[in-house]
Amino acid sequence: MPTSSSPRIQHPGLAQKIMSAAEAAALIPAGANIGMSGFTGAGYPKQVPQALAARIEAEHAAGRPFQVNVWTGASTAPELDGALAKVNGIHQRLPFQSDPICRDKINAGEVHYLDIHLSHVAQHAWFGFLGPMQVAVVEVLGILPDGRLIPSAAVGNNKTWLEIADKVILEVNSLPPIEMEGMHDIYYGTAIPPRRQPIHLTQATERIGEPYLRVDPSKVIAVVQTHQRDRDTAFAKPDAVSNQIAAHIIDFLAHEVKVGRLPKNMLPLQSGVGNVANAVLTGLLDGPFDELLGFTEVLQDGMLELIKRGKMTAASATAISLSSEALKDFNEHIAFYRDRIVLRPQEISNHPELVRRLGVIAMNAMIEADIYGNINSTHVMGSAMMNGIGGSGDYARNGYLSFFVTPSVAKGGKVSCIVPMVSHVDHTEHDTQIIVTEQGLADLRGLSPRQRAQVIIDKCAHPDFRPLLQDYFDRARSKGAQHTPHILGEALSWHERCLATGSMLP
Ligand code: 0RQ
Repeated sequence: MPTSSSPRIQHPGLAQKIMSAAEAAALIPAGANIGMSGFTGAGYPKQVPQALAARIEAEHAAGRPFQVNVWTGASTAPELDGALAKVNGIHQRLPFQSDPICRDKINAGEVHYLDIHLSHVAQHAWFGFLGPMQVAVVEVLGILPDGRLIPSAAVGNNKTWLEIADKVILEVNSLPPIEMEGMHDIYYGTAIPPRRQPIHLTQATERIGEPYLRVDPSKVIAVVQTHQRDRDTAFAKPDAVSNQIAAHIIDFLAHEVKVGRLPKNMLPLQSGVGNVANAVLTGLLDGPFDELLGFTEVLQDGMLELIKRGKMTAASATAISLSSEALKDFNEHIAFYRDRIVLRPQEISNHPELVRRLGVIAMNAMIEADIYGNINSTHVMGSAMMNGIGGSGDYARNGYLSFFVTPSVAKGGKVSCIVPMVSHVDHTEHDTQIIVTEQGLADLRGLSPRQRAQVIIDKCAHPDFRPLLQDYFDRARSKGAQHTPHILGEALSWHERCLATGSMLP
């Protein structure tokens, strides 16, 4: 029976499908592939996943197996990944997640995790590579009289999930301001090969689609009303290390402008997640650049501040993920931001064709780099998953400039983030151009592997580890093939030592 309707649900047929989260969760079959909304803690369904977790817990208590496969845009929040992982409800998870409980289950071998480039997910689903999708659970901000949907703070893969799912459950969240209507740009021109056509976007914040998501109302089996804010994505204040990294990048960009390799307002900026990425954007507030543009996946506090202060003209993203403080400002000045922010499906925000065409400047954090410039963004000591590759590969390989940043050491100085050989490769030496730590910036453009190694050791390594890296490199150069000199039996010995003693130091 429908419970009371709200002004946000204007389609009479869909208003008839209003029910509780528990009733909606009861419609999800065991073993289902579920496409959930959500991207870096924004726009995820808040009630149905928790109700599903409660149901799974009850089924397990009764001795009945019950798990589902969870596909999203990117990371969500404790109400989704945390709740489902806690009750052992997730069999397979894709494509990016950062929940600590889910991470533990992945690393215990209890969840099958598919770490896919974020731009690839929608097309892999369309190609049929991932199998059929039984249910989509998508948060929206409202339903129009004709059934079109006002997207929420994250578009992610919602367009695709709504298209390919057999059944759809909508969560209509009445908390975010309805004035976000009009901010989104949903492109319906994608097709699969050989019918694929060029995407006609030639400026970062150009609109090429429509403001609403489409859904076939006959597929909608439930509408659940919620009134809850997204996760608080709080940031630590930039510390000395992240400020130094930011300063190196800003100096470098200013130099590139000076020598004419970048226009004065640069090229559209992509910024990864985390405190360092946020510090770089904060550093740009005082940098010598104006009329910046953003072409990124997640719009965080740092970019919002650039827009607010008029340093950035406008930005394109797939999600807005803010701290409480920034969210308050966003909500209070929604009309201002609506004119300056475009939210798109992630297959467009991260599309290699567009990243290459626009000449995006990519800045992403990493776990470790090796002396030749291979990057590990995802694995601790070769085997333990941290979060996932996310969109870093979409931008790194195709950007005009690609930065990878990290403090030079982790774990209180016991772990060097510059190592002889990375313990897992996400971005190869062919994809990386500039590596930055608080120690300095290594510009690898136009350098051979041996030249790269010397620059990375000199500029990026921490002084505690620099002589050890130099010694490794010198000995590797004394015999064997000399294109990418290595001592294979020793290349991963730093990681082995760390696993055995907790430190990479001898
Ligand atoms: O662990 O919290 O347990 O101490 O890794 O490290 O320095 O706080 O850095 O929050 O910026 O995250 C790469 C994980 C960096 C992130 C990564 C440990 C360190 C700490 C976090 P503790 P920091 P950040 C756009 C682009 C991949 C996806 C991506 C990430 C924890 O940026 O997930 O780029 N990137 N997406 O102690 C062992 C090392 C370590 C290490 C750090 N060398 N060895 N542990 N840590 N270096 C967004 C999306 O795609 C959605």
